[in-house]
Amino acid sequence: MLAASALPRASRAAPVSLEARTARVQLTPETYPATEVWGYDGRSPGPELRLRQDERLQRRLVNRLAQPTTIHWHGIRIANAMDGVPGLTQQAVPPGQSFDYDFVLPDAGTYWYHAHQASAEQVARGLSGPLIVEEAEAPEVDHDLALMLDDWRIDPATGQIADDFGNLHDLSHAGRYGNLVTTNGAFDFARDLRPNDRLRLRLINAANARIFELGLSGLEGWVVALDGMPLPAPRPLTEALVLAPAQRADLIVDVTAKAGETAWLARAERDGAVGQARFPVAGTGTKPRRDAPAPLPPNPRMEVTGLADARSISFRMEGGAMGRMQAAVLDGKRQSFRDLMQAGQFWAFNGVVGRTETPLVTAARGETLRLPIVNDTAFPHAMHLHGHHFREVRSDGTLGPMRDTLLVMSGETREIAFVADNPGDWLFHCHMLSHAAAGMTTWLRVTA
Ligand SMILES: [Cu+2]
Repeated sequence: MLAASALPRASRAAPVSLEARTARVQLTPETYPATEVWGYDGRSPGPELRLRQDERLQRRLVNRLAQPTTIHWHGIRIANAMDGVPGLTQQAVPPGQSFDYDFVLPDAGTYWYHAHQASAEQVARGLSGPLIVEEAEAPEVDHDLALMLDDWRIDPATGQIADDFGNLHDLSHAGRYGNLVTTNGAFDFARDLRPNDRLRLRLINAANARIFELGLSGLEGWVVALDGMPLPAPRPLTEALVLAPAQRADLIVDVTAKAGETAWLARAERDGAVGQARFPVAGTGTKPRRDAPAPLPPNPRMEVTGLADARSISFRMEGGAMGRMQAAVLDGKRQSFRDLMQAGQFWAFNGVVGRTETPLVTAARGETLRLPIVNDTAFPHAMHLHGHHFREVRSDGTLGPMRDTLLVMSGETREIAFVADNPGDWLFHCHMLSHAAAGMTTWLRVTA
């Protein structure tokens, strides 16, 4: 018998690669030609990466694109060097070269990965995929489905992705909205179900700017996790579920439609609800209706402690079309809004445009920070913090669910708090990617 020690160690083998490259996919109805996208392993969404909690993810990003790229592992409380932010945690990977991502997954839940170099273009072209981290003891369901919702801007004349990534209207208004909404890359996503089936739907908003308002028909559901993190109790889904760019929601859903009927995940549009995912119901249910689901097992480090004497960092979002910003600092120099517009920059945090040499704040490891976020703009913004999850401190003092991305509507002030327990340099930015490119990006440092 061969001794185990004679075998090559698994960790020495070359990691499995994840290739960023162009591919042609049929996003649109077949009356249009296939669309060239930028995908992982020739697909968009990229392959579903599914691992267990506390496992190690190892992937070699191989860049077969014509421009540099990186991968950000959205929502993972990751080691800083693996966070995939060019110029902050690594150098962008040039065409033809590779980078080995290797990190532990501390939290179960629904996450995603996407390009973080020129992301307003690279994500819009398709560079994203689902990252699922399974609990040691997962709830019993008949189907566990990750559904990536995306929004593409297709030129109807060619069926190809519109390449107006520097569109000034997108940069200064609500961001890049598309004209083709997909689920897992299909405009007509469908999955056959049986009566009484129980599903776990892992919804991921991969769009550049679109805010989804989702509802169920022929299905009864509960929200059990947001941005990967379990809720203390499942929340019945009785009103629209709002999913901002980069946000995720895990639902447990039971089929209530009868055989021969169609159940739907639907989204609200201006002129009514439209189908987002279709579930034809057929056959005989093998099971009776189940009881309401139990909560998911909690992840570690979900408490935000030390609020009473936490440092509070003022945080004001300004700028954009129809805003009040007169001037802001760009490249160390105070500039008029008109000059900022000339530079394609429209937004500021605390009067400063874009990422600078100095962080917004330097926190001591383990320090609790509070950030009251003031949205003094005419648009909603989905603020994403890297490397940490936070909780909202509501006006009545109670704490909201643990999230990594918070939607802040125009005119709102929403306070978040978190324990800065992950050392490194972490981006804090709007996930409307045109906004991030046009000024809404800053960062903070957590000392070792
Ligand atoms: Cu924004």
